[in-house]
Amino acid sequence: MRGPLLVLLFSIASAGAAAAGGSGAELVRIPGGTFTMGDPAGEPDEAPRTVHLAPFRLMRFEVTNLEFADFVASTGTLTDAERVGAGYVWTGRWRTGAGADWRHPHGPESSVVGRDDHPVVQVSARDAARFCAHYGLRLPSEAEWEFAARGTDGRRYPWGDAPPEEAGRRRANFGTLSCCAPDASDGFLKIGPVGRFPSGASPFGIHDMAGNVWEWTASAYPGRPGHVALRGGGWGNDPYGLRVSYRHGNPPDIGLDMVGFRCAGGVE
Ligand SMILES: [Ca+2]
Ligand SMILES: [Ca+2]
Repeated sequence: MRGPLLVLLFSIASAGAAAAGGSGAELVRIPGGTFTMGDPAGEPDEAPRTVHLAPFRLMRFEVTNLEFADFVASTGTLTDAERVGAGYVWTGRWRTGAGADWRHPHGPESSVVGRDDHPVVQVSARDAARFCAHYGLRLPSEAEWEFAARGTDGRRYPWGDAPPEEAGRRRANFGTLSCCAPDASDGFLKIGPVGRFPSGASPFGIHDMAGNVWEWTASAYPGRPGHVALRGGGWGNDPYGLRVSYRHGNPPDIGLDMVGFRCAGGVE
């Protein structure tokens, strides 16, 4: 009896993983459509424009340390931060952190032990793209990311237009109410587990698009040659930085302790 049962369990597990895109992570189908990307009240580079999108899929949660560890175990990947022996660490400003890498997010004294369900950080855009490609996926475009975060009604945040903190209750893991330091009012000083703010989910049920960690996209950042756009704000941002239209650009080969990612894919 043991043999067939084990085979059956393995088959179920394999089928589930295949449905989830291979990494085990859940992908949500986004219907596509037409929306206005940007925010007239935001930065100049958020100038509103009409965008048409085909249906696609996007991970419900940010890629976690456990998922990234599985990827490293099966591929032997060495991340960019490990290769150069340093990543960037936010201390009120970005500074180079010697020995910071995905296993030591904030430097050699920090660790991901016991943090399997936290989003992986200190992965470059190139590392993130390699992870997604390994599972037959890709990074989302900036337009896909923003559409998945706000839908078609022009909302300011994934949950709507209400501020991320009301009556002391928070809808995301972010920082101080004015720029730009970590804050534990939401229960997490820096990185927190994925999926802890269901009231902050997007219209499509995607979690943590505002806050926790910034997310790499596949899109070039305009005006800065070679830079990649990232979205969503993170644990050190104020409410302005959590807006769905807010943009930032970084070189594609650096890791930072406030930047992770999630993968997208096509629709069969
Ligand atoms: Ca926080
Ligand atoms: Ca996020």
